[in-house]
Amino acid sequence: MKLAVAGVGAMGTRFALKLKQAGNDVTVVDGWDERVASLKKDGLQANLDGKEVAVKVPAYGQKEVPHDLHFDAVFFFTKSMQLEQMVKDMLPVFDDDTLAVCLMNGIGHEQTLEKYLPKERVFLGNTMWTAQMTRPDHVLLEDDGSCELANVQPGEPQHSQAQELVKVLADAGLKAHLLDDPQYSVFRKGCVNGTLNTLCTLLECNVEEYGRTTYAHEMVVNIVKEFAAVGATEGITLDVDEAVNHVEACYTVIGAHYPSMYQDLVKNNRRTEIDYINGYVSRHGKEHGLKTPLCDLLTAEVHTKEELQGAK
Ligand code: NAD
Ligand code: AOT
Repeated sequence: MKLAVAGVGAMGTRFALKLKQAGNDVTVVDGWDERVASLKKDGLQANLDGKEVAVKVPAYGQKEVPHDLHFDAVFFFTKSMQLEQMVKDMLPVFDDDTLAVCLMNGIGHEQTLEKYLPKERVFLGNTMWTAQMTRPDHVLLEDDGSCELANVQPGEPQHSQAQELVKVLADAGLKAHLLDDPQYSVFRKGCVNGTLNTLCTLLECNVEEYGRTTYAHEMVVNIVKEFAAVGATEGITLDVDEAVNHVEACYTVIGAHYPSMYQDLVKNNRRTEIDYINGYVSRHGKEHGLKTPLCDLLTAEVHTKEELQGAK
């Protein structure tokens, strides 16, 4: 398949590398000048499961993508606040049959994509892989993981296209699964990020260290309940016990992982995706007259930490 990965930081690199190694025709696009320069010079460089790899692929800065390129699918892997600009910059290469796939963390990306692209061509889900940029020219890819997606618009040919995308990802070793309900999956992953990303960032610990603390379970349950209450206003019936188990399974499966929000704020002094995670629940809770005191406080605390550190 002819694929583009738009946003090739940590996770975009994992997907671009694996898809290319499986024989797909992969082009990468990024908005960070230093990253683009390294991609053009040395390709995708990573430590993949303990082995150093370097794979050459066509690379473009997001303002210089030639308009005559054609892709079967574009995978978006920016940070949430970069998505809208990336979609706008990629629009010229979207033909009538190009599919848009978003497996990023954060709630509300479907609306961003649908501002520019027809719903029939939007595919949504999430990934449980991990990834970390060690330098502008290098990414660390360890741990086991998976990903899942579905067509946003029900029916054919979207369902078959989702199956085809899942096959391409699965054939590349990315352990992909087809979902019934993409919005459910986005909220369920939101529970993971709204607990572990946010708390590990504020408390400056990894997932396993957080999981061993006395109040871990109580905090996770109460945060997940707020996600479930806001999800319910959007027709999503989150199973709270199952979502809590899903979060707590991470303590062992990816215990050594420092979530991407930690990598952003603690390691790299970058602004975080909090407004698309707990911040989404806090804003939408207010709109529906729901009380979400934990998400309100966590959002304010992460923004306060960003402000105190002068995060960019
Ligand atoms: P990332 O920050 O590594 O990359 C996103 C963009 O930011 C890229 O364009 C990258 O070039 C740029 N960037 C990275 N470091 C930068 C710096 N220091 N200065 C300027 N620009 C920089 O993001 P990611 O971790 O790949 O995340 C992409 C999406 O995947 C997010 O929604 C994230 O939440 C999600 N996700 C990440 C992980 C993970 O383990 N990293 C796991 C699951 C989901
Ligand atoms: C993650 N990590 O989503 C969580 O770092 O943002 C992140 C993230 C659970 C399972 C795998 C990865």
